[in-house]
Amino acid sequence: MTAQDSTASTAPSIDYQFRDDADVIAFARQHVGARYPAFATAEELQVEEIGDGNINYVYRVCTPDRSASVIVKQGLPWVRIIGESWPLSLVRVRIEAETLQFEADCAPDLVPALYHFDEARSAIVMEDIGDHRNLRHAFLERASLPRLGEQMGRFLATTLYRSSDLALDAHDKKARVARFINPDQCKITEDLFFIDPFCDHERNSINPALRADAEALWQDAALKVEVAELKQRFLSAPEALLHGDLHAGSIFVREDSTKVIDPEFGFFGPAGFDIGSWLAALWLAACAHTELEGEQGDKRDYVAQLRAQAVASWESFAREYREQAAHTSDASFAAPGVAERLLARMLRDALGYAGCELIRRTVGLAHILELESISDEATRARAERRALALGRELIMARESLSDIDAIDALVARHLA
Ligand code: SR1
Ligand code: MG
Repeated sequence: MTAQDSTASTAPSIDYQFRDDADVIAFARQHVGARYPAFATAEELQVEEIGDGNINYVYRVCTPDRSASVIVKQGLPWVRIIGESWPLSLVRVRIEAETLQFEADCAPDLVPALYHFDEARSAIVMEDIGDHRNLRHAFLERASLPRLGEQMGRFLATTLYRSSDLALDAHDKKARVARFINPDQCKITEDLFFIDPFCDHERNSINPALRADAEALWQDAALKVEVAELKQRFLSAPEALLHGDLHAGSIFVREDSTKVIDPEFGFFGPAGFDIGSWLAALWLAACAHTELEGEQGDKRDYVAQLRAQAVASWESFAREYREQAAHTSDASFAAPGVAERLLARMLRDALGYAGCELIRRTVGLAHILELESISDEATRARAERRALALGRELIMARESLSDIDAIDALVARHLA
């Protein structure tokens, strides 16, 4: 069973865990009654568990007519889909709340509003963005999302710039790095991104029709050296406060609007990690669409749209980043040419991390709905093979790639 299609665990409750629906409702009523008078006065509120993520429990609490609703998210000290055998520190819930608030300060239109964080119950209450749908489903339906690339570029540019040394006072930056130390979440990424896919690990989930390709990957010594270098930077380059898990499942969309959720993997790391994770989300969906059902012409058009979103994301990111960097008050970073140097570094890193994400979503533990929706194993293997080959080339060639159009041409070659 892959991580994305697992069901809730049967782990026993602990003292602060919500006991039942009434408990969730009372919690929501207590913390947003002032904001939503309907919550304070309505005799009956309704609750439904809506979480389909791997790690936490997520509930929607609403009035019977659904005119007012909020989301309550609770973390327990283990991974939801695995249970107590995979313990997980609760520091992630505070970090999620604080990262969400930071992101809201940077780009309030691109995240749900944080209403309340309760440390004792490891729970967050936030805005319900139920008029948006998960980007994975939008991708599957080949939704046209004309503003997605521009909006994601802006999200990345504002969060990554405003948490960097170009924007923050030296002492403030270091205090923040310390406050966002998130070892258990980082260890998940260190293992699932950089180790498991490159060896015969028991956590891996591999399409039998792709087995030979996975085995070839495990023998690829040159690739492992590059992946180790990317991991080393992930571990030791506190450039900016990352979202840390920027895949399509962490994004909700309407045609005109984008909302990024779930920053529980937040920590200070290399800025290219978030950028690369996002680019890989688009390229993974494109790989899936080469083999998903549909008219050839429609599929080709959608693959081209996804590629164009990646180009638009980078262009939007680079434009916004340059604009902000022009106002840095740090004398070193204000020197002509520095912003361009940093952008080039971020792009190279992004390609490397995108490559790792393409590979780990294909042969690692946590797969993606877009690829898993291809039911025939041999057909799915053709799409997965594209993801592996694209991922490998991005990692191996990243130092020589500096132009987004050349990168797009490389991607197009793998998707042809
Ligand atoms: C056990 S957690 C598996 C994956 O789900 C999260 O969303 C992260 O992407 C993690 O790698
Ligand atoms: Mg998540």
